Amino acid sequence: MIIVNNQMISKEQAQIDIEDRGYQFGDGVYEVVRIYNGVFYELDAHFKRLERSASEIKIKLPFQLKELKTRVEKLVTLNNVHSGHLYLQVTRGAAPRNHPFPVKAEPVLVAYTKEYDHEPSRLPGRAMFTEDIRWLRCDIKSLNLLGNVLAKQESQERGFDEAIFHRGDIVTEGSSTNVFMIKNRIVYTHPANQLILDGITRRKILSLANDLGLQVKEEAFTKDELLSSDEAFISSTTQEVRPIIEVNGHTIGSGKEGDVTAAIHAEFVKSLPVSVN
Ligand code: DCS
Repeated sequence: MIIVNNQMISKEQAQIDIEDRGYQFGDGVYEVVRIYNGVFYELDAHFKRLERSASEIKIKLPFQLKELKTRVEKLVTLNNVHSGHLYLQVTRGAAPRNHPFPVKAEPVLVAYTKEYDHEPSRLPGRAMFTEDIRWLRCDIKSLNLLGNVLAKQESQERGFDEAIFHRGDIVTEGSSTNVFMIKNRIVYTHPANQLILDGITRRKILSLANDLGLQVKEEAFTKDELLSSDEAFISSTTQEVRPIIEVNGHTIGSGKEGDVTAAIHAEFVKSLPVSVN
């Protein structure tokens, strides 16, 4: 089953207008929420970010978050999701194609779940640098993902696991992840401003690192600083905490997952919902 507006229907029954602005303009926002053992991870934080993203592009959410929570929880139960994620998007709605906001359009909500056949890989990965050609509101989780898609595609074609964006010398984030580096046991990541998405996993990691007694600095770092760091990792809802051991062919630190990364990952695993079965 999937959710379309107020309905809970099968995917085959769903109808989306060809003039939905999400389809024609990428005019909408989205979230991806992990489900562990049938339970959402950090759902409230994702909902808050959805509300903020929608408000930044002046979409009024067509539901109360409390009501949405009940419905997505029901969806997970109905679909019997054990380990997977919820994808949720809200577009400005359907109207004859024209750039300005339509007067009459009603926002459209679509939500569906995905069950994983296997857990996403967190094997140490290799990344490449690519110039960050995206717009200057990367803090909004908008459906406009072409810059991210092109970067990820190039990284995949060249045999890398992720593309790491930089604006000039400054490292911003990955094509679908946040980027962290560790130098002298200090954890660094780009500040949560308009140049990056403030990842829910990123925030969790900063808080866990703090709990571990590590020094944390939300400070921008350069490509060279990343290359000469002791450890690096990427984070996201789906990739969790994934070590990066090579960037553009340069080995990072020992070329293996570092101790600080491993400690943060262990703490992250401890924060996951326990089995409800
Ligand atoms: N930066 C970008 C550009 C992202 O797309 C994502 C997540 C993140 C950072 C990490 O944010 P979270 O920790 O909140 O996931 N991208 C989602 C996506 O599009 N698929 O899976 C996760």
